[in-house]
Amino acid sequence: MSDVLINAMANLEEEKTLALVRERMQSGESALEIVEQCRKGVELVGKRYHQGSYFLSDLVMSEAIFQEVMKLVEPCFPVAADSIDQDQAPRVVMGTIEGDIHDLGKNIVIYILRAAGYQVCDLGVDVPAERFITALKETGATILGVCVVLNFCIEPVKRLIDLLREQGLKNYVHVIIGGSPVDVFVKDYTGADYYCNNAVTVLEIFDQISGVTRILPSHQR
Ligand code: B12
Repeated sequence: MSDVLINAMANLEEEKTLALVRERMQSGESALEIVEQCRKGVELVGKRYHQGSYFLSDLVMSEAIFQEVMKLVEPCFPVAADSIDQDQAPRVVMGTIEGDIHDLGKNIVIYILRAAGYQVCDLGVDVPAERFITALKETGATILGVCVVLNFCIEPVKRLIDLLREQGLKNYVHVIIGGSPVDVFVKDYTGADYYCNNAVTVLEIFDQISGVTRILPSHQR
């Protein structure tokens, strides 16, 4: 059944995708699970682009449809845990690494985190290592989220983490990397502490890092 939504997204069928999302939400499916189905759909868009059957304009179209999906699902993201006091909210610095302008995934993660009570400093896209480091010092954040989508930008992520180590920041900053090419090998290669390449486990990982216990309503589990 989930494949219907994945395929509608992959085929860039905007009306059908949005109708299916509304249907799923009405039937109580988790917002994060719906985002994950749509992410799998645009993964297929990427494959078709790579194979030559889709063009750059189709990548742009997939982003536009995803943005419309987000407008529908955002209000249903998991909300702040009672245990999070806003003054004590975990602080996160987040950005897309230098050379890479993909930010849809990063922005989704930021929506999820903010809805869940995190304070997130968003540095945007194409962010040089030095900018990440300045922001960590300025905000006192102990979690650094780095988005990397292009394979050739994995190297700059490694350089960023090497720089954090050289400057003695790595001991108290947890680094989590995310994006479609990220897996355990990329995590180990770059020296990151955690990785995440889907919508469903993002909050779980951040809560684990920051020691937040969250009891979600059953439809959000
Ligand atoms: C939409 C899209 C675009 C849009 C981006 C719009 C935007 N504002 O982001 C546009 C059209 C601008 C674009 C441009 C390009 N793109 Co593009 N794009 C895509 C596409 C189809 C979808 C990406 C996406 O948004 N996915 C949906 C989100 C929700 O998924 P996600 O990014 O994986 O994020 C999730 C998780 O990974 C995780 N996550 C993401 N970030 C983070 C960060 C943290 C900290 C954490 C914890 C988790 C996390 O949570 C998210 C939610 O689930 C992908 C295909 C793919 N396989 O990803 C190609 C793809 C990434 N693009 C590709 C390419 C080649 C390009 C271009 C170079 C094309 C060109 N010739 O110009 C340019 C890049 C320019 C640049 N310098 O960056 C290739 C990259 C190949 C590679 N791996 O190196 C891909 C894989 C397509 C392909 N198969 O060839 N692209």
